[in-house]
Parts: sequence; structure tokens; C-alpha cells
Amino acid sequence: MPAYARENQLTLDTHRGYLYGGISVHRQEHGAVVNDNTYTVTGMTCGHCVASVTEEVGEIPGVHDVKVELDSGALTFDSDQPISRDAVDTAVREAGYQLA
Ligand SMILES: [Cu+2]
Repeated sequence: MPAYARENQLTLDTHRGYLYGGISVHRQEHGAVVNDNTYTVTGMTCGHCVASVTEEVGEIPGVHDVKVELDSGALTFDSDQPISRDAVDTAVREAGYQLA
């Protein structure tokens, strides 16, 4: 296979990976993703707490890629539109915890 053909194949594979890569799809379709929504959650003591918060926050419409750190309480996520602190506060309270 000539080198240029391999490169084309590589480009195609990379493109596919990008297109079907979850968050990347969102970025491409909507183009206005809000990154770095950042909060601190208090009261979490174990992995179940983290899972609960992750689930509740992930149910807020437009929110995706939720990450919660147990040790620091750091909660971060991306969203398709600005998400109010109230919405995050409600979700975190539903999980049984509070925002700092
Ligand atoms: Cu827990």
C-alpha cells in the first residue's frame, strides 16, 4: 500500500473516532458547549456518594461528561447551554449532599 493511501486510511479512522467519540459528537453538532462548569460538593464519603452525585447532575438536561472527585469534592461537567447554580444545587441535594 502506498504511503499516501495509509495516511488517508489513518485520517479516515481518526475522523471516525472523532465523529463517534461521544463528547466530540456533541461539540460538533452543537458547537456551543459550555466547558468547565465547576462546583464543590460537601458531605461525600465514598464511591456511592460520588455515583449518586454523578447520576443526579447528569440528569440535568444538556449536561454531560460529569466528573466528581471524592477527595476534593470537585464537581465538573460540560453542558450544551449555561446551567444555573440552582439547577446544580437541586441535583446535588437530591443526591443527598450540598454545594460548598
Ligand atoms: Cu458514600
